[in-house]
Amino acid sequence: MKKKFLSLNKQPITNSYLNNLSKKNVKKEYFYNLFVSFNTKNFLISITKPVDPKRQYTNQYAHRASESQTMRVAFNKIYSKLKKRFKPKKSLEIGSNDGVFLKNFKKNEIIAVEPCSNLAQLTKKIGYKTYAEFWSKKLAQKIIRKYNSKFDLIFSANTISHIPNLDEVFKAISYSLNEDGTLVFEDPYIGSVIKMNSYDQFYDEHVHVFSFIAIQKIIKKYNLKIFDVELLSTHGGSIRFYICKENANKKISKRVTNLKKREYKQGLNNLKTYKKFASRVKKSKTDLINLLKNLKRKGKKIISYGATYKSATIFNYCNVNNNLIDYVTDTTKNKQGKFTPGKHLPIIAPGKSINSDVDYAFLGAWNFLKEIKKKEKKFLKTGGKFITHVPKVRIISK
Ligand code: JHZ
Repeated sequence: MKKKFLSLNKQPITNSYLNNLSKKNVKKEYFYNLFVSFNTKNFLISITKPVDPKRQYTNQYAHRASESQTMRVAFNKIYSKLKKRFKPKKSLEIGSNDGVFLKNFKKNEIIAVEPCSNLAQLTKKIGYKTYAEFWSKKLAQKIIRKYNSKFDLIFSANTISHIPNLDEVFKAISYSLNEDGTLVFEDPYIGSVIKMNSYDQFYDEHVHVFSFIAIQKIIKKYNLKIFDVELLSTHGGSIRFYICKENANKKISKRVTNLKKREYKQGLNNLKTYKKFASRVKKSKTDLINLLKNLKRKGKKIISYGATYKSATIFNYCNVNNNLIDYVTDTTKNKQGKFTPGKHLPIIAPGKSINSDVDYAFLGAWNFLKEIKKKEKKFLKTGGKFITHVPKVRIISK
């Protein structure tokens, strides 16, 4: 059923930023083979052999969803939208990270689940009930027993795609929803990955990259159905599902049938589509290496903007190291002073704007291009340029 179509070579755990480059630290770095497969039965795109989640979601988890203005605004917007549409009394968030969504609620309105204990600590500290555990049916039973109540709304952003066992996920959700409750979740969208050639959406944490047609098939088993869906621009193209119990009295939106048609038209049900994508990925790699090498030959200084998890895939797949890129800047305090996984590029705090001796900045956080351009007007004005690989390898000069 699972057909491999893409190999992205040996990859590290993306969250494993190194504190220093001591022999011991470098030696214990964990690598795995990143293969991506298409399931011919349910159309799901997944990493062929996912990494053990215990290696990934530790008490050293680095990503902070609040770091970008774009995401702070997006989470505030979705909160207001859900509140207005569903008027939930009791809500649950799966994967609450640093509380960027949670904080919009009153403390007695929502319960959070976040397996990274350093993150769970952040939201506990400000008074939100947070379970520092992996989402499972067992945990769902424990929470419901304790609060004696199921949920009107379950929300999850950039989390469900991170969980290898989707059967367990939806079994637990189906158990936890009130009869007329709603599950809303969003994750990167495979339709956008194919369109944008954004192969960096594949890394250890993105175990699955969803399509509508895959999720529709998977949730059926658990008496759940999709009643609405939205395509979003966040993270370079995401999909937001609105799901309820099979028997719930909810009108199915036209968007559901439209997207289904569109996905069949795009060939998201067809291995051929993914094989073609895989050859475009190979070309993207050659183009990027050639561009970086040419610029270096001309004596240009190149840095990278945003020590993203996505860029770990690019740097390790394309073998981009310190000979090509001097350093990476990132606003996240607990990434600064560390080194990127696998290729060991130093991460530093950005200044007010990109240093004037920099000629090119590769966009590790290409998904925030608009926000970055706004911040880095001076860099662009004084002749600085960005490099990106989406939708194809190119230079951005204004
Ligand atoms: P960003 C992470 O992936 C991991 P990453 C995770 N698996 C996931 O799914 C997504 O998030 C949602 C920095 N930055 O959001 C901040 C600047 O330095 O693209 C972040 O470290 N300056 C949970 O890492 C990084 O870039 C800026 O101006 O691929 C962005 O990371 C801006 C805007 C960001 O996700």
